[in-house]
Amino acid sequence: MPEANDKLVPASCPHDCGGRCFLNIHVKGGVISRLETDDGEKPQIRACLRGRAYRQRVYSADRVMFPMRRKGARGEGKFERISWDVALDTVASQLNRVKSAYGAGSLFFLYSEGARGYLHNSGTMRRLLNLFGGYTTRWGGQSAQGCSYACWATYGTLITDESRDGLIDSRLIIMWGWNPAVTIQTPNTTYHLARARESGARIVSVDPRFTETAAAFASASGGWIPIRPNTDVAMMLAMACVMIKEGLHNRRFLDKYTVGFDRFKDYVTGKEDGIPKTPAWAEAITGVPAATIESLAREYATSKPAALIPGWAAGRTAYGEQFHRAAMTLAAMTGNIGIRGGSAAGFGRPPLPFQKVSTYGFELPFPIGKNPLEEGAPSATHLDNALHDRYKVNTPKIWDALLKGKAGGYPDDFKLLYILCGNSLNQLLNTNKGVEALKSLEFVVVHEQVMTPTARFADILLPVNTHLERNDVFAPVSAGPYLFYSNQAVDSLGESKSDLEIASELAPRLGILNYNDKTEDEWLRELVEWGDFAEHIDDYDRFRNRGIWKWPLAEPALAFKEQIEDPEHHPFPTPSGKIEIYSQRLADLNNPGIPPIPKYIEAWENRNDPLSRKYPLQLITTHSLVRAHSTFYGVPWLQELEPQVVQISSADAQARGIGDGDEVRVFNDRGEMRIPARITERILPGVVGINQGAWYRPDENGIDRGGCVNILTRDERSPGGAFITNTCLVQVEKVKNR
Ligand SMILES: Nc1nc2c(c(=O)[nH]1)N[C@H]1C(S)=C(S)[C@@H](COP(=O)(O)OP(=O)(O)OC[C@H]3O[C@@H](n4cnc5c(=O)[nH]c(N)nc54)[C@H](O)[C@@H]3O)O[C@H]1N2
Ligand SMILES: Nc1nc2c(c(=O)[nH]1)N[C@H]1C(S)=C(S)[C@@H](COP(=O)(O)OP(=O)(O)OC[C@H]3O[C@@H](n4cnc5c(=O)[nH]c(N)nc54)[C@H](O)[C@@H]3O)O[C@H]1N2
Ligand SMILES: [Mo]
Repeated sequence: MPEANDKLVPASCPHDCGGRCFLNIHVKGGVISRLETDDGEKPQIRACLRGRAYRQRVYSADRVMFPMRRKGARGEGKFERISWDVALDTVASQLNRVKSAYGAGSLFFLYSEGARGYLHNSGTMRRLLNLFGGYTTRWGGQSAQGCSYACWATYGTLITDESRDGLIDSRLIIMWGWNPAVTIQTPNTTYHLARARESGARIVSVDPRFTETAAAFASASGGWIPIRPNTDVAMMLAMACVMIKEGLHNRRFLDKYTVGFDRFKDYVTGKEDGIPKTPAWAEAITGVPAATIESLAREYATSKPAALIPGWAAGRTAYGEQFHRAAMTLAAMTGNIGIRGGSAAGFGRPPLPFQKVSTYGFELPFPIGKNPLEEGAPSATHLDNALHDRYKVNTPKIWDALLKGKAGGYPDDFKLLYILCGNSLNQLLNTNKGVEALKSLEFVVVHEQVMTPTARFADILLPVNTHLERNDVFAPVSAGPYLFYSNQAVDSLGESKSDLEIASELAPRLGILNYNDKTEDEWLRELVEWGDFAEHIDDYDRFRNRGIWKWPLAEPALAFKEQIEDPEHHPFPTPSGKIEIYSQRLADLNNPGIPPIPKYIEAWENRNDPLSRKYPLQLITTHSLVRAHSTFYGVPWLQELEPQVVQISSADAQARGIGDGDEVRVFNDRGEMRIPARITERILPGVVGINQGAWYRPDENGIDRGGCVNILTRDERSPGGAFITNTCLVQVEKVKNR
């Protein structure tokens, strides 16, 4: 209950998590005193522990309060406070200097998804730099490029799935590298899993780790199927092999809705390459017993309906596109696409109203505009990556591009780096290379809320307010069915400003006079009165006062319903109009790394790689319960809940003389960190796990003491562009006491 002089402010949370939940902020004397969450009508959109700890993030000692200018060497983290005028004049003069000396392409704009409001996001600076003349930037999502590539090739769209309330109809749910109790994909997913289990669904997890979701929901018998990382496709092919051999696949569905199954069948049976993809063949690769593969194949083919739900992590691997293509093929073989309680094994996006806005990057009322340097570039859905490379840099190669420029085959030589809404040094692959890249530039600008490892490398660091210090509208990544109006609760801390305010003040200094002619409230009002928003929300002020707008769904939102019920009038948005198990567009690329049918292609840095003699453990780098990537790092309540550790099996620990809690070195040729070991039976021997997102904190020898996983990862690219966070060999050793 609010106390007498409390003000209650309805808000939400905009960070890069699959959530978006309701927060009720208590404000006393202009200061946030505590936070509550949704207690209203059902479904309640209750915030997780991160949202509820947000007060500690707003008032964190890490907050950047004033504009700062670098004092020592770049990266040393020494700064002096300067005025906004000096800071903005400096940024403007550097932008003008670099553009006139080297051309607009030499400006590299590196933005990420740290703020996902409809108004306050990286689009504010994108608009300004588009008007300024353009820049080079990245292509390929860090989250799920492997999955989106596979969706475009197979289905022609990312709107591929059913809303989670549909899980109640599933008889079998296969969580394939999917851990939604921790890695939030949609608020309330675990509620729907609980309902499915109560109504009798069997729930299985295929994962190198026994996850929290498996612990809560997987069936007691055979519910956890541990698998070696990066080998999932072999198991999926063997499941297909069992179905084909036993005649369990849905021929009617395959004939009517798909193309190319025969080509896939020839590969699976060994007709194409002489190797039948049998369960015994897969057992040797995956470590999963042949009998387990056989029984899961039979169960999946005969439980109707059944939902195979892939997470994105198994696709953030070398050739990760194949994982998603194979999952979709199994969904087609079992006829589980476009039906209630099934799953297309797609991108996780149902056809809810705001999905098309967030998935297709519609021009919202705030006009981001176009980058003039990308004139003629193909849309992101184009499967020929060589075309994207001409205009942009694939995300895993950003550091390499900054270091090598044109000589390395990249579109330009880069001089100025502008970073926004990302902790890129920490979150992109191969942090040590990132350090070199950041040092090599002429100038680095960062807009940040907190003093991240990336912010420490800024020449000019501009302080940004948090969402509780401004107003915005948010939709959950799943697109609802609800929307939030997140109200400003307190004044901006220190001299911090929103990116929109910063860009508005920078614009005239760059000679741009038409950047922004509206207030925050005017932009948000226009947004809510626009398109899909207006269809669902009839009163801006009421929406704003309530902070949340829910509308009931009569039934689960289901992708491909029309395509399945009435294929004559509703083709799939692919060239053939069908689900493309065989893709002619992929065949035309003529690249064995992206074959036209899904194939098992052995990853580099796998257990058979000669490198495994030196670095025998496969590292997976998962998302954390207490952070959204690196956001929320350092919040004391959260840090206490989940210390940063390396999870190692007791077998691997014993072989190395490591005890629980011992400090260990985790290392390979790219880098080294020292963190405590957590010995567990919940991870497959041969595999170690570290949560991504802890801040990089190098000691005087360059050894990371913070536990930043990307000190270890390899900055390689996959043929389909997948961002590769889970293909990495390491060794773990006990630190000797001296
Ligand atoms: N709490 C929280 N929620 C988040 C985020 C966050 O940082 N924190 N981030 C959000 C974002 S941006 C994203 S992209 C998503 C990420 O969502 P995901 O990519 O699905 O999440 P991860 O935690 O990386 O991995 C999910 C599971 O995959 C398993 N796994 C890893 N490698 C393999 C493999 O090779 N094979 C198999 N079978 N399993 C494997 C891991 O053990 C883990 O249990 O989560 C979103 N939700
Ligand atoms: N090894 C490994 N690496 C990974 C992953 C993995 O699983 N393993 N996951 C990858 C994935 S899926 C993702 S999506 C990326 C995420 O990569 P990033 O987006 O770089 O990660 P975040 O830590 O969320 O960084 C967001 C930053 O934006 C800041 N921020 C928040 N709001 C605002 C704002 O309004 N304005 C400005 N200017 N800044 C703001 C936050 O303080 C934070 O520092 O990481 C990727 N990296
Ligand atoms: Mo992500």
